[in-house]
Amino acid sequence: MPKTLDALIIGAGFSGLYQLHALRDRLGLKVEVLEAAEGVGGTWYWNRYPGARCDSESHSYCYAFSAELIREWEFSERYPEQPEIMRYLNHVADRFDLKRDIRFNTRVTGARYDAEENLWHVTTEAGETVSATWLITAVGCLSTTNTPDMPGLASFKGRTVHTGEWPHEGLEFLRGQRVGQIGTGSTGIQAAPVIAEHAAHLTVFQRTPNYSVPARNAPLSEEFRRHVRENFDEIREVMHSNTNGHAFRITERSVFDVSEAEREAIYEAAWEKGGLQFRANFSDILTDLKANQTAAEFVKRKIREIVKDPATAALLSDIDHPYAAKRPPIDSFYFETFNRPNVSLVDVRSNPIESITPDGLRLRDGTEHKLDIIVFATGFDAMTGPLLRLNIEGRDGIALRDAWAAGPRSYLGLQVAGFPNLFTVTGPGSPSVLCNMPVAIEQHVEWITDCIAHLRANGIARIEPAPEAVEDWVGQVNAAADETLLPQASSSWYLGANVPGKPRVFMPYAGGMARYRGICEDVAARGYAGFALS
Ligand code: N01
Repeated sequence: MPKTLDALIIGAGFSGLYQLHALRDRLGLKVEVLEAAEGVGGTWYWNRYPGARCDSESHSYCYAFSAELIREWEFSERYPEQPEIMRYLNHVADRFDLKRDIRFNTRVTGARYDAEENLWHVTTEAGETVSATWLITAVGCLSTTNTPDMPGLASFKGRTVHTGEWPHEGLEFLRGQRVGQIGTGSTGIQAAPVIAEHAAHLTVFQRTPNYSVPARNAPLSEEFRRHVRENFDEIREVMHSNTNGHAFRITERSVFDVSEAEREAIYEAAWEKGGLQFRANFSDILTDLKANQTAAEFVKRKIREIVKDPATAALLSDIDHPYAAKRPPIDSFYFETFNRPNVSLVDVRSNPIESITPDGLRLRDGTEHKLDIIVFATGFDAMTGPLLRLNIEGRDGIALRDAWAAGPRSYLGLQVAGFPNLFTVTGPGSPSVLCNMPVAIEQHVEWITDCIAHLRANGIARIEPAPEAVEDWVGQVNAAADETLLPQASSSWYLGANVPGKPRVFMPYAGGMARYRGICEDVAARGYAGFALS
């Protein structure tokens, strides 16, 4: 007899841990979490690559739901490093006694909705079935790695590793090796400086040059930590009232409200300060191409100043998209790394990688690069990948993969028509990756929890979005994106453009977290308007 629960959660990262706590400890439901890894952490469990560090600042990259938790935990640096985030999430799991309801080493391979029983039947790799009324995916947005299917990959005699599946053995295996790194997104930009310190030689293969602003990471002073402890309510208020969930405000001033000299001084100060707030210094950087060009030109000029070899500097700064239209990285000495004698840059936009060979890789013009290790910093099948690989089947056997064949369609990024009682934490169509993730996650978890409480209190067995509500929301997601420069980065994973064959649809909701929160609250207040309840 398969086990039947009130709720089943897939994934034990930031989302799954809080969702378990909320449903079990607030609503008193019978809940279990299934987790593929052998520990908690989600994305941070897998992403142990060199230099892995969050680029949200640590005082905002945490749960805000528990005053005690905020008081008792302190991060040590401005940006938390991967091992410290893992310690934090383990602390949360232990503090709220969550691990007893998490089954580790349990990968979900299928989920099927049975309309007669009104139950989800979830199957695992080990062949087990668990059934539940409510199914909540907490699988993250960037948890399905994307390794390009390059000819000859299997013939490589050395070692290949994807940054999102970095081995637990650390970095020592890089020592003295000739390392090739493919990819210069946020991950590659964090990894290259650290790989360069370990490897005999690092060759970075760059397809799309990228902007980056210094992170300026540093240990947190006792004074700052006290400030956070004593003013967290105010900090939370800032995070909840702005578009991106970070603990800094975006100014209302336009790029063109100031003189050129003032603008230069503002950018210079922001560069010195470092971090993602570089784009918060003007209100129109992401909406007006001319405004954006001022930021773009500033960063390109910085790259050319830092990188000593003019040919390398030219390749790194030959950026084809508006600043921050792709997810803007922040770095610790990325551009400086190209001044090291053991680092070289290869342009694979004009001269693509043709194949992997037993000894390295070959470019289209026949140039061979001999390598011992290839690091794929090639990103993820973002947002939809983690959901589609669960093989979810809704009412009448409809597969999510088919329902989303032309791109994801959801209502508020929370539910999909035809898939009753399935909730997707930070699903496509919600702000998710355009927001500081813990803020987006908490809002979703709390909304889902309140929704389930409401349904139970009113004897409602099923919730599912009306097709017209989905249609309308998809329109709003597209319209919100079109108000920004974000769709103009043609190689962006926001658009699915990094995975060959993936439909090109702008996936996250770009209307801002604060606006989105208001919409969700309004929908709930109107008796879950747009959802069919039965
Ligand atoms: O992945 P990406 P990522 N041949 O997709 C290149 C979050 N994150 O792992 O742009 C050659 O951004 C690809 O080139 P192109 C953050 O949200 C957060 O770096 O497709 N190159 C690109 O350069 C981030 O945005 C943090 O032309 C190929 C790179 O690989 C997201 O994760 C840290 C290729 C992939 O860049 C994803 O970042 C790190 C090919 N066949 C990441 N295929 C923190 O918060 C792909 N590329 C700290």
